[in-house]
Amino acid sequence: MEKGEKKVIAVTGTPGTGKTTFSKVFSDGLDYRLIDLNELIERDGIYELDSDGTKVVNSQDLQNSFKKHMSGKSGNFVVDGLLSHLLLPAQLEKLVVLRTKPSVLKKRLESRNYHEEKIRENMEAEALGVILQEAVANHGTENVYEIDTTQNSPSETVNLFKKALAGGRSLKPGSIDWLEEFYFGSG
Ligand code: DAT
Repeated sequence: MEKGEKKVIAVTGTPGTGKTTFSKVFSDGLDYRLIDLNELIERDGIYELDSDGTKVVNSQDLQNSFKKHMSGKSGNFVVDGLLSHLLLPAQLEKLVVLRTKPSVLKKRLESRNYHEEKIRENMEAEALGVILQEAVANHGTENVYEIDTTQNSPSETVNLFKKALAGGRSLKPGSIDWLEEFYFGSG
């Protein structure tokens, strides 16, 4: 690898879809270093708090902060972060969007003691595929991988992604749809 050359895989998804778990399992044993995007946002103070205490980050600030952080670095990186799809296409090679059936997401967020309203908000965002849409709008379909963590274990999820990286294109975005189940209670 040339000096300054880097490969960045970003992992995004609604809270509770398994980003941190996936990033750790993926980088474990591989030559990838973990970057916690939330930590970077916190450290650089590039956020404002909205009325319910949620951090709001301007995408340009995020891109600049990431650029500064990566300057002079080389190697392989996994970026764990709910907002990682807001990075510029030139700042990453692959973008993984993790998805989880809203009813299962609910249980995961309940066990984290999320507020009821916050749980509902996240279930709705997941049902509508908000992050996937933003990811594809910003990065196109070619480098975006959509993976369901509802039933697959973390290591199965990571293996699916490794297989997709190794050969042929699978895990194409647009194959997951929770709307039916979420709004009509079936499926
Ligand atoms: P996030 O970082 O997206 O908020 P997390 O990594 O903290 O999510 O994981 C949320 C929970 O989901 C955690 O208890 C592990 C669980 N989980 C179940 N199946 C998973 C899978 N296939 N991949 C990642 N996490 C999974």
